[in-house]
Amino acid sequence: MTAVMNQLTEPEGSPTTAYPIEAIRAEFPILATQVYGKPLVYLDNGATTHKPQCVIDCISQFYSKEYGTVRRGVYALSEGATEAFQNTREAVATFLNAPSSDEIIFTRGSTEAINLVAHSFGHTYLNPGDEILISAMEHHANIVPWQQIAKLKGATIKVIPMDSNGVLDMSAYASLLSPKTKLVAVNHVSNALGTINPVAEMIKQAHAVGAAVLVDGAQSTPHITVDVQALDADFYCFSGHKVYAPTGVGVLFGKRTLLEAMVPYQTGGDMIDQVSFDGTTFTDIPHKFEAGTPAIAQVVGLGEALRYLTRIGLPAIAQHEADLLAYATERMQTIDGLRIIGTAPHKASLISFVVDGAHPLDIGTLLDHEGVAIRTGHHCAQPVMRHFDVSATARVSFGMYNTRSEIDAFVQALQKVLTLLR
Ligand code: C6P
Repeated sequence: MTAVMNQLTEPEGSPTTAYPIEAIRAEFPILATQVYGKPLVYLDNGATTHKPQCVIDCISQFYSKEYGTVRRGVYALSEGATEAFQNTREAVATFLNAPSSDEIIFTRGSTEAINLVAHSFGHTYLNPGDEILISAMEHHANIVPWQQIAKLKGATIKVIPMDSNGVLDMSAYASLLSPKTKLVAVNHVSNALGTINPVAEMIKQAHAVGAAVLVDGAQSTPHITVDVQALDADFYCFSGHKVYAPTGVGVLFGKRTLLEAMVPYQTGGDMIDQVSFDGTTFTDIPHKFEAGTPAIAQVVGLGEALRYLTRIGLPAIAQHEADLLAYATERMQTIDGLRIIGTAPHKASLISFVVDGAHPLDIGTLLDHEGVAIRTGHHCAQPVMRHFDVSATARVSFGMYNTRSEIDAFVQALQKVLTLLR
C-alpha cells in the first residue's frame, strides 16, 4: 500500500456541507492510502476506527518526552505521566457525564469491562435461582461472560427476544423482568444490526424490579452522546479503539455504591491497601479494579481522541452519519437481490446485508481488490445470524470521516463484484 492523496470528496449539494469533512479527512493520514492502486474506502469502523494525527502525535510526544510509570514514582516523569493519566479519567467522566472520575475504570476494552462486571457483580450479588437478562442481539462479549458466571453461581439466563426488523420486544422484556432479575445486560447499539436500543426505558423498568443494568456502549459511543446520569445506567462500557483512540484501552463506568461493594476482578499491584501473608485489604475505587501497570500511553491517547471528538462535536458527527446511513440505505436498496439485515427505525450508521447468489466472504474479498474494506462473517453475534437464518452477513459501518462519494465508490464496486460472482 502506498500513501498518496485520496481524491474522494463530497459531491456538491450534500446536506452536510457545513460539516468540516475535508478538514476531518485531512486529520486521518491513513485515509490517503491506496489499496491495490485504488483509493482506500474504509467502511469497517464498527470493527475499529482509524486514528487522527493529533492522537498519533500525542502518543509519539508522550513516548518521546513524557513517558513514565503511573502512581508509583516520586520523580518528575512519573508524576507527569500520572497527571496525564488522571486527566484522561476526568475527560472520560466528562464524555459520559459521570458524577465522578472515581467511577471510571480503565480496562483493555469493552470485553474486559463486561468480564469485570460479570465476575465482580456476579460474585458479590448473584445467588442460585437469580436471573440475568440479556438481549437476542448481543455480541458474544455480552453473552459468554454471563453464561460463565451463571454456571458458577447457579443463576439462569433469560433472553429478550427481537422481531424480524431487529427491534427488541419490549412487552416480552416487561414480562421477563421480575424480582428474580438481578442484572440486565444490553447493548446500546447492535454491532450486527445497527439497532439503537431504548436503553433509558429498559433501565427504568429494570430498576422498578430492583435489577442493575449494564449497557454495552461499544457501538454507541462513536456515534451518540451518552449521559450515564440521564440514562441512570448502573454500568456503561466502551472500547477506546472504536472512538478513534488506540487499542488496548477501554472504559467501565460503574455507580460508586455498586463498585465499592463489589469484590475485585484481578488482583496484584496497585489495587491493594495492606498486604501481609495473613491477608490483604484493597484500596478504593477506581484503583481497586485496576491491578498491575495499566496501558499508560493508550490511556493518554484516549484522552486526546475524546478531546478531538468533542471539538468536532458528537451531535454534528451523528448528523453527518445519519445522512450517510440514509444515503447508503437508499443506494443499496436499488441492488437486485440485496437484503438488509436489521431494519429498525432507529439505527446507527451501520448496514448488514446479504445478496442472493453471492457469499458475504466472497463479496468482502473482491471488494478489497477495489479498495473497499468491509467486514464479513458472523460479527461475533452468532445468535443474530441464527435469528435471521443466515450464516454470515457483509457489513458496512460508517465513521466521522466517511463521505457520500465513498458510498458511491462502494456501491459501484459492489455492483462490479456481484457481476463477477453471479
Ligand atoms: N465488535 C465488530 O463488530 P472489544 O473487542 O472488547 O473492543 O469490543 C467487543 C464488543 C463488544 N460489544 C459490541 C457491541 C461490539 O461490537 C464489540 C466489538 C467488533 O466488528 C468486533 S467483533
